[in-house]
Amino acid sequence: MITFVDTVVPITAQSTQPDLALPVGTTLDRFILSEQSAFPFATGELSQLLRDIALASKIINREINRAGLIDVTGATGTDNVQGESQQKLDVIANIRFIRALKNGGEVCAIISEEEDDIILTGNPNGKYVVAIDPLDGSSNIDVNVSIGTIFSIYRRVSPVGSVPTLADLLQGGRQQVAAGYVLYGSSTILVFTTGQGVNGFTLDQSLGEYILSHTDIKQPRTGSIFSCNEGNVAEYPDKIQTYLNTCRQRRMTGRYIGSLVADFHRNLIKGGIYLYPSTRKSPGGKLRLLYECFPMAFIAEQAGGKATDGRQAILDITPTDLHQRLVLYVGSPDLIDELLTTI
Ligand code: FBP
Repeated sequence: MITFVDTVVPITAQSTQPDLALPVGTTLDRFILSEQSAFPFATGELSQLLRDIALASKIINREINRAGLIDVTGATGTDNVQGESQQKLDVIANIRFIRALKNGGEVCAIISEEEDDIILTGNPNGKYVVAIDPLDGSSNIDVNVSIGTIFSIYRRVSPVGSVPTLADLLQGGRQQVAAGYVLYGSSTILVFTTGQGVNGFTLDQSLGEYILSHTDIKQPRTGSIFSCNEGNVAEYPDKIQTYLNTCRQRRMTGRYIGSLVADFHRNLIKGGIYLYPSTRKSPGGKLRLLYECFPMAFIAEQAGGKATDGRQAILDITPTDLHQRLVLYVGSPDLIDELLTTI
């Protein structure tokens, strides 16, 4: 006769040993559902869209974690529309997110860093459009340094059922209905806003669930970290060089990972300022407005931070091109104000 070892602790013992069944916390799904009532146009489509992005990010997370074991490191030998050499993981991430957004049915059009033109998803009744940087920090992929995904979501402006247009993608930053990023770092975290504050969800790899870990994130008003590529300093405008000198004189700490998502996240939590000024190579700035600057600016402002190109708030800019580049200064409000008084 086979006997089963009863590993279940008898009920009476459970009351005396509560940590045997600690609650796992609030899952992303449960959070989205509970917040759905606060969403404008809450018909569940935006909720499903956020779930689709979360699912694709879990698959990318798996590929990244196994990168050294499977053939996903290195370049593909092709360049993207930006003239940058495409890494294999750039292409894989691009395919995975586009597939998830197409299959979800909520999205009618996508603009991706890895694609020249608008991607029509074949969902003419989709109410949303998405701008996405499938894999941010490409230069760090092969060296096991934190990388990310950045996304921005809008309601379309063209009639539902019609063929999406350029106008659907070239909306102002304040038209975003949601924006977020996934940081594939020492842990994987999804941070997003729908205009009701900023929350972060850490991926519990054992459950495959995003669990609420950072509630109502507020960026510290100031901080002691400045983040820029010091290798380019000689090319920065004089006033930016002056500002960076004051940062050094104040013994602020220079921290630069070279992945916008990772540098932004650190400064969001600890306080700090990220700067990508104009350089000889990128006189208009390097970072892309639709799928890097707008989403990070929306999150920053929702967390009490600020984002500017030195002349105006990033979110007040009207885009003119799908892959438009921009100068970006983003971070703690007092540090941005100080920068603006200097430049
Ligand atoms: P992609 O990797 O998606 O092209 O993003 C641009 C980026 O890598 C940012 O993540 C990062 O902050 C910046 O460029 C680094 O640029 P540089 O190597 O010139 O400092």
